[in-house]
Amino acid sequence: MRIFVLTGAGVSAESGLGTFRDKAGTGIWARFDPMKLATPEAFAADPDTVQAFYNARRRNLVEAEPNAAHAALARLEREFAAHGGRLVLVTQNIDDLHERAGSSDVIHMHGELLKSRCTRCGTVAPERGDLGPHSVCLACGEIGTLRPHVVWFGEMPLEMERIEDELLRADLFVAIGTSGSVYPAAGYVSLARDAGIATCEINLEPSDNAFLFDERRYGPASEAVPAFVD
Ligand code: BV8
Repeated sequence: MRIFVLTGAGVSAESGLGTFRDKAGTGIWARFDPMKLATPEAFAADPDTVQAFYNARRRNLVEAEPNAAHAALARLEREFAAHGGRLVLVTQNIDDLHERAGSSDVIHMHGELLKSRCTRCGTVAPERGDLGPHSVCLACGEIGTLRPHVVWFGEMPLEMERIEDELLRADLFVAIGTSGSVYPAAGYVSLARDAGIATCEINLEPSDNAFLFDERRYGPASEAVPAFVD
């Protein structure tokens, strides 16, 4: 049995990380609008504000802990592997909570907050601190060329070929904690349906494309995901 799981910001919401579309969010989400800041144009126009947005999220993340939803998915991966199955975990999230909960081989299609990328030499390196105009690329020595290694709106998501290949080999497609509002991730449920793959949505409330799912389970991820796994 092969299961393909796609997660979004809702799986990390109970770990204290903001989601994209709940304006009722706390802290950074009140001050920064991700839809205006997660773009290459915003970074070119005002790099300090964009860096501050990601620096604040990086500081938030190092203080955050995985929640029961992350732990349940790591457990499911182990149990599947022990019985000859395979769980492929693709996340839209840029946090490392899946990894910290024990998931291995997580595909981050929108990049990773705890990595930087040099705009001069392209080197991707671990980054837990703040990025800014004084940051130095340890590979090429340039100063001020490091950006967050995340995929902004208008930029190509990562590992798309591998993701679509894994999706089409799955027996079950499960979307967890995503509003289904950003493409190409939001289109994966249609790809699955067209390939005759069973689909399930686990979310706090119906997503934008809830009608496309065969099965729907609602509730906070920290309760709904362990219940699904058990
Ligand atoms: C692309 C990383 C081309 C950065 C993100 C005009 C110009 C250019 C492109 C476009 C355009 N118009 C449209 C597009 C395409 C665009 C797009 O889809 N725009 C939308 C707004 C219409 N997409 C892109 O630009 C993508 N690239 O198109 O390249 C291409 C494409 C295909 C093939 C070739 C070329 C790149 C998009 C990636 C942008 N980067 N993140 C960062 O994190 O700062 S997007 C960001 O928002 C997330 O990564 C995620 O992907 C996306 C959606 O967020 P969700 O994860 O779903 O979170 P959200 O808050 O929306 O929902 C949370 C859900 O959880 C809710 O349903 C809520 O009810 C639920 N929830 C809340 N609490 C809980 C819960 N569930 C359970 N338990 C809880 N406790």
